[in-house]
Amino acid sequence: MKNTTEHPEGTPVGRRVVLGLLGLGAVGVAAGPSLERAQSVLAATDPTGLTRLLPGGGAFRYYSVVSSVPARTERTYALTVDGLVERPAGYRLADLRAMPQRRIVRDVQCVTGWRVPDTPFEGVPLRHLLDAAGVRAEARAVRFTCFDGTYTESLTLEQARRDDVLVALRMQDATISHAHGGPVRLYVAPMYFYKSAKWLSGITVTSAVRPGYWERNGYDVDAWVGRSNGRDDEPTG
Ligand SMILES: Nc1nc2c(c(=O)[nH]1)N[C@H]1C(S)=C(S)[C@@H](COP(=O)(O)O)O[C@H]1N2
Ligand SMILES: [Mo]
Repeated sequence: MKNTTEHPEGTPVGRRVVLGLLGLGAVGVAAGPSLERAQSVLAATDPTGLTRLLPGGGAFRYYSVVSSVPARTERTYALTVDGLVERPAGYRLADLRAMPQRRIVRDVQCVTGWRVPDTPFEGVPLRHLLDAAGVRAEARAVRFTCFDGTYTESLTLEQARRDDVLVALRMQDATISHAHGGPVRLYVAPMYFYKSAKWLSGITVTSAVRPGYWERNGYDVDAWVGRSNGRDDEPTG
């Protein structure tokens, strides 16, 4: 499949993105300064990060396939690990924070083309949670579910055990905001950002890969940056 200009990811937030850009224009005119200054003003006043969608790139875009996601807190958040494991488990945020952490700094790359350079993520290597649960011999894959109630993702067991795949608790050296999928999101560093499921609430070990939300809509299940989704000819970096 070759790159297309229209992309289903944009559809659910299209109207809000337009409103965000209109809002930006208004601020730019009112304040009169450079675009950069308008951007920093907005970044300071916009808790969702939605209005940071600016021409020129370098900023995150907010994606959700549902219109709103209820927040989960220290008290209400739980992550379950189940499926083909010896010891199913449920973890609170404090449990996850007490586990070994790893920090990775890479470019974030959405399959639609935007990129955010050198973004730190920090969290528990997924492999640690899989080892703690005791993956059974017949297991081949991992399925991820989210407390937005809709989004799903998947990895092969081999991919899930890579050391650059995290159950992330921090992003950009801060706790992960609600808009970015906090308190816990998956982070799959070597793949397009759609693999990094936000609002992560379930990890289920399975006997085969079950394609995730966007993958059922035509995206590659193996989403290696620069080597999938019709990008195989393009230079990476
Ligand atoms: N639960 C959930 N996770 C998700 C998505 C989503 O819509 N819902 N979108 C994916 C896509 S396509 C991208 S590019 C990133 C966007 O992350 P951000 O909103 O923090 O920029 O989240 C990924 N994870
Ligand atoms: Mo994306």
